[in-house]
Amino acid sequence: MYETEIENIASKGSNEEIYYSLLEFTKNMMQQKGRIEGKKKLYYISAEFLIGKLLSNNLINLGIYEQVADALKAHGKNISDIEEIENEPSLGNGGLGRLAACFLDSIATLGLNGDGIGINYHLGLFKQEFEKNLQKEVKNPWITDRSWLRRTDVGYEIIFGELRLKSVMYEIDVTGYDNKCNTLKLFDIDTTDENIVQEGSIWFDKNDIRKNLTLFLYPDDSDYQGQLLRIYQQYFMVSNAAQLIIDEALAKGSSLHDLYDYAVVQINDTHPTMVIPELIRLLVKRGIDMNEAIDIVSKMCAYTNHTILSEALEKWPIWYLEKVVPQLIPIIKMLDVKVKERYNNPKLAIIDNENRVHMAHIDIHYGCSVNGVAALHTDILKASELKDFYDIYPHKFNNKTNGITFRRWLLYCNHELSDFITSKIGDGYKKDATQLEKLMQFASDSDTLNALLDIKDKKKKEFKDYIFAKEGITLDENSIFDVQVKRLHEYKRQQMNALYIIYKYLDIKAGNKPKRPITMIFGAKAAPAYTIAKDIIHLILCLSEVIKNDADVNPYLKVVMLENYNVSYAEKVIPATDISEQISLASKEASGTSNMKFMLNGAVTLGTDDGANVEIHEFVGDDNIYIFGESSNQVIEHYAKSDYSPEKIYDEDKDIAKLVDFIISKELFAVGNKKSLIRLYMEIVTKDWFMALLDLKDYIRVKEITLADYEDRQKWAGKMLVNIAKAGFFSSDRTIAQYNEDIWKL
Ligand code: 26Q
Repeated sequence: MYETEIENIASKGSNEEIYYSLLEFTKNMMQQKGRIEGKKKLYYISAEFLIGKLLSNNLINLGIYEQVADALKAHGKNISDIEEIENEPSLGNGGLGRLAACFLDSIATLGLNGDGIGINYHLGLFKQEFEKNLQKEVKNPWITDRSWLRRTDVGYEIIFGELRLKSVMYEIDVTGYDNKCNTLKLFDIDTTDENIVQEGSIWFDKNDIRKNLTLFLYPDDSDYQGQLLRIYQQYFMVSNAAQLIIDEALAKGSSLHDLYDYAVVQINDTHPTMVIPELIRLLVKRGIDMNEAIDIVSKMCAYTNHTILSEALEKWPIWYLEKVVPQLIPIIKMLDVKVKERYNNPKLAIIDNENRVHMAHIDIHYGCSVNGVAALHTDILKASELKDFYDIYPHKFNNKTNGITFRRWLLYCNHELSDFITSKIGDGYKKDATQLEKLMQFASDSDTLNALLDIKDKKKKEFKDYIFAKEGITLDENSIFDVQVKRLHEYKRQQMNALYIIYKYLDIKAGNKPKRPITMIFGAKAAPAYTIAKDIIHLILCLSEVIKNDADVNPYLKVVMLENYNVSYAEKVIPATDISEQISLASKEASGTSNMKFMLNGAVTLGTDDGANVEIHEFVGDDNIYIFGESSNQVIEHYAKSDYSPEKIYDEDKDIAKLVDFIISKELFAVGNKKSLIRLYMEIVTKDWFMALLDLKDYIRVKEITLADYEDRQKWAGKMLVNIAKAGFFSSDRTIAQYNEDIWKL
């Protein structure tokens, strides 16, 4: 029935005209689809929603992607060129934000009544540029006159002490796969002024909240004003959320005494924690007794923890909160007093003896659920990080291993693979991902294995063309694509991968030529104030240049750092990947989700037994994953005993010292910044907080085995097949079904 309309659109002149017509057409279709409804609603509150471009995703979920692509083709147009017109919103830092976006897709797909609530950052996260082998941050506007955003009449008064602001709610429809719609609600203020940000930078005056409140997503909060601004944003988000929740429940007939029958709130990390005292405040204001208000709110809020790095667990000095949200202080103090009356354990306190407010502690005492994001992560929370809480509230703790939406991360980004899977096992797996397991019957079928290799080759060629058009970089599609893409953080150990590259470089220089060229691909943004992370990016870019200019080595080794890695880049590089690098220091990566995307696209993991790698390992078995390094228990013991010394390793192991020394070699100084390279060298030799040197030798050993195994193409294809077949568990549809069954009960 849409044939004529689609045909009309496809016959338009420019790509731009086609894109904007498709945008309007798709928005209308989603409006017509209707809303998912129900008495009780989930509010998934998150400071980040890394949604990526939406056109193709929405067309797929509406079931008309093929039709549109074919109509365009008939007019000599390619849908991927049309997509280029769409700006990618960068409303997230990485894993946590992308997870929230996958969850919205699955919530709608399962027909659950649930909306996302967040902030409409005008400039999102910064855009990354490389200049002189260094990261430079520039502003990244994404909102245009016509976009997926729909302005609504809904808005609230938000009170920051003396300052009162009027919010406005925008909506983006979220269509389920073959299902109706929910919405992502993003709050904003009309006075935000993008022009206060300097061109070509991210600098601006942090004092004027009216103008800067919804400008940026903060990648870090290293200065005092940045921290205050982050609290302004958090309260802005949750005060809007709390008012909306109460309004919507009242409209459906709630007496507010039964608010928990109308609403459940999932708190995505501690960033939205102030929703708890804010809801209590609003209920009391409407005449509900304080104790009852606490009880109501405690029944309806659930908290997800995404990290065990203590520096990332939010603790704000109470006077920050006094300055920004004075109206919450009496409530937070009272919540703290109640805890102290009940438990004589300072580790459980909300306000510690340095007068800092521990946000996670509010969530755990005054919420009904605490979950980690992978089995190992939840076990560590129970056994160590949050042990004192687990002892008093064992019933609140539960695990929800992360997942990814297969619509975006298979059907869209790799339709060659998904079509092939359909040809083998039918398309039941699109709605029930566990059916991928049926592929196991072809585990030793050579036609199937060859087809998988062919698809991988095709995606590598496609990526080669893409990166050439985008960045002018040439790749050899016959080389092994070894990929590490994720935020730059020392615990993720991109520096260890860089030390492997140095090993390989020196080994080739010594005459040991690899059987097949290797392409090492990185993509990562570093927080602007995270100096060592930026030094690591610098090292990788310098290595890339040294190797490129060395005729002895460049036929065999190439290092590429993708500029401004984002969701769109991920969609291109993941299907093209042979080896998926998941090399975090065991115990530190809560879950990881790119590991799942790679696996689903037939890459083989090289990683530590950390986060969800542990579960991937269990599913695929020892033969289909490459695991190295010390276990999480061993690592935790090193921390407990403080017995890890990088100096000792450096002094005693000449092989390792040689690799580390190369960071300050004349070769690298010739292309790099001496100060940065020396700082990184010193950091690794004297601190190495995330123990890169501990696992380096084992990493090199296992990586060499992985590269050698790649040469038995049939055997390697068998590993690819097992990874794809066993990926079903990692569908976010499964994760969301579990959240609903155990926590939300919609
Ligand atoms: C906190 C305070 C002040 C400023 C910034 C922050 C902040 C911002 C972002 C703290 C943490 C984040 C993001 C964390 C994150 O992305 N964690 C990842 O979450 C994924 C989804 O659960 C996991 O798969 C990853 O293992 C985890 O690192």
